[in-house]
Amino acid sequence: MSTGNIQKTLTQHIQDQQRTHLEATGHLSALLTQLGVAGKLIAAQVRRAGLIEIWGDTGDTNVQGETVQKLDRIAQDVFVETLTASETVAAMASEEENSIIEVNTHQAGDYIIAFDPLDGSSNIDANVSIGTIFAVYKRHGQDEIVRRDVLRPGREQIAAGYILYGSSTMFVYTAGKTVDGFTLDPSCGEFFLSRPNIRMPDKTRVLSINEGNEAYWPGWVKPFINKIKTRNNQDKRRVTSRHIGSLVADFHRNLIYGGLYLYPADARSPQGKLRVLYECNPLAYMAEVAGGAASDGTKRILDIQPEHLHERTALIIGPKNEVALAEQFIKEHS
Ligand code: AHM
Ligand code: MG
Repeated sequence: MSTGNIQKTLTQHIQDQQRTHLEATGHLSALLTQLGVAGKLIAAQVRRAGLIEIWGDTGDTNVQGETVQKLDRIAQDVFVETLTASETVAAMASEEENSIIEVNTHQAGDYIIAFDPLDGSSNIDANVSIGTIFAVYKRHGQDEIVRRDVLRPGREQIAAGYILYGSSTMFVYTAGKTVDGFTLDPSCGEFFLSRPNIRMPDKTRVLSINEGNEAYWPGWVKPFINKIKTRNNQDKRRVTSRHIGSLVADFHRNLIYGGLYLYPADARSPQGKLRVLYECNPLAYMAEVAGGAASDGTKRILDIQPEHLHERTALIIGPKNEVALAEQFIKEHS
């Protein structure tokens, strides 16, 4: 194989950012690098999805003598173990745990991380794209971890990203300057820079919403999506509808092609369905860095002050002008 054309690796990129951004430290670089390692370990397990089950039911021991675990539990354990061993984080909040996971003092580092180990897990059995989402904060001080270290507005994030287990595995992240995407080459186990400086397109080519929820929607949703659909005319289809049901995969596609994702608060989920800390905040931060926007309908997602670890919110995320249009519809219908 020729080696004349090797692209930048994730590790190299993280180190370059550390050199050029004054606020980046070696500790943050170590954390981001370990997130890449955790992503590779989870990707390897995701590629075995389906096989794990035929080797034994969940909770049983498989033919290899290993306890069979659900994939979302495996992802959770990989993240917690990798990050604890990295000695870069002091506490973690996960979709899979009711309370804050504190790292013992001799292994605790400077950061707080919130994550969804396997978003879209209802799609696993059908081999549909899923992903891990994470948000990184700087710890307030060296004192004991308190709830306000974790329950803080998303605008305080210093890095965020996701690992998408799709037709290829991608690590996409921002440390506040650019959003950059890396694709895993499974033959050598390395993430290579494949999408530098991703920008959210201004135009909405894709509309993503679960239309099965129409019966529960508040008044503004139907007229709003109808308005978007009227952009299609006989000459040209400008907007199409795509909804995977894995937020991380829907967001990634919209970030690449240009699209708007909505999960409004509705009669079934009056607070919204998606979680503030580890689903909405990291993606909202990435959307903003990429030139887009994210709102709960009345305010910026990143300005929500969460009161609970698993707090939910409505989410409208995509091109700036489109998010503003949705907010206008909400105002007109309230
Ligand atoms: P999960 O974290 O348990 O997978 O739930 C969150 C998921 C999102 O990924 C997705 O966009 C949404 O729930 C889909 O919900 P619905 O099936 O109600 O459309
Ligand atoms: Mg999720």
